Amino acid sequence: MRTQVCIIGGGPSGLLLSQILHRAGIDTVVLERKSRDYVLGRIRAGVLEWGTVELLRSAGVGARMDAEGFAHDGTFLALQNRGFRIDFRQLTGKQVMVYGQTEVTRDLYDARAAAEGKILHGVEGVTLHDPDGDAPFVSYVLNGTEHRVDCDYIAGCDGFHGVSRTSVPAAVRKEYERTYPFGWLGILSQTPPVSHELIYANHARGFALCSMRNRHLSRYYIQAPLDDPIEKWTDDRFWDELRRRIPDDAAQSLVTGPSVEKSLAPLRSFVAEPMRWGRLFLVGDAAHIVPPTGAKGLNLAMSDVHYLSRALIAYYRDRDVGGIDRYAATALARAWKAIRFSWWFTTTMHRFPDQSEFDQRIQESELEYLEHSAAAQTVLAENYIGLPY
Ligand code: FAS
Ligand code: PHB
Repeated sequence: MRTQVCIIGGGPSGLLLSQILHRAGIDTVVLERKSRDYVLGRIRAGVLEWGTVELLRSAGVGARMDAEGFAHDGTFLALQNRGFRIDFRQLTGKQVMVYGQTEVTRDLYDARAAAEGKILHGVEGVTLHDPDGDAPFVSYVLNGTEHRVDCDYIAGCDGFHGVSRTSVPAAVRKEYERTYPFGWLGILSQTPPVSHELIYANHARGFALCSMRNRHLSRYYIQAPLDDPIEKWTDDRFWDELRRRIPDDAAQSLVTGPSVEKSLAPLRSFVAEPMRWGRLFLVGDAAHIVPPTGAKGLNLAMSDVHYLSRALIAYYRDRDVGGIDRYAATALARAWKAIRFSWWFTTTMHRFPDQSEFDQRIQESELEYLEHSAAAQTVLAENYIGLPY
């Protein structure tokens, strides 16, 4: 088989890249190791930056998001059960959209199917060949038969555990990492959200987040030890711990119910440079990971797709290689600013096991400064709604 761009990974970044290139008349093949249902069964991000909203609309996949998503003007932060609000719209003129990654991915799958896009599921043994040469190709096994895709370019959209990043030689690749000594225990419950906007809570017992998917589906997280078996977290224990950490008024009005999904996710900050090696481009989680505190993971994947799709379209239309040559530096510049914000927000909102009383007072003064300073709130707001592309 031959294509112009071979895309490894059928998550949000691979699907959006395929959709945008298709609309520009560029041929792609998407190789995904899991089934469509498996990909859609993963519960992940919930907040879209406005740049992501506009990108999805321009790619022709924004209709259901506009109909079912919730545009939020602000968010609540809380310190020791007392909350205050940050008004993004008043401070930056922008909003965020609450619309789950699962729905974004579903909309993308539906759009690719409507256009008869080539998405192969259940592929195994994906291997990149000569990504830094002039004639790269990708081999894979499907239903026991080996196949080969010859292509002009390879987009590594295969996430943190994919094969693309490690196809960049170790001697060339530089990795930066910070791991956090706790995880996020998240549940999905068919209950009305406790608040019309999100609540990020700093508490002596640990961090908590109140989010949502729609008026009848809520998403909650609490900071939890990574070595705590998830089986020990009954629904009742989760709800009790959440109540202790969120603002008092929210704790009193919280509607609880059985969890329909429960997962414990580790937190890390990670970047691999370069994001380009010859004719291979790394995109999204294949190149960088952020703790979900700042709601940046999915949104960074989307801005990478924006930069790479624009570069490839310029190449195929005008043989202009400027965007391709600038891709890695441009994507990394935006990624590092989001990684900084996500690290800052994580260190400000979570309780660290080795935290001293001095650290505790610094966190409290940071949040008190945020509560009373428009300048501090503007810095948080412009990073949260998403820095410009
Ligand atoms: P993805 O990991 O989504 O997709 C990669 C795809 O490649 C997958 O479908 C995988 O099956 C496939 N693949 C992997 N290896 C392959 C191979 N060898 N061959 C073929 N296919 C292969 N972000 C937020 O903003 N907010 C959150 O709350 C949030 N919560 C998260 C919770 C968890 C548990 C995780 C893991 C991530 C979370 N994220 C969150 C980040 C997440 O949303 C990612 O940023 C987003 O999925 C990135 O999209 P992709 O880059 O497409 O990678
Ligand atoms: C979510 O709704 O899953 C969510 C929202 C905001 C975050 C992280 C996760 O910062």
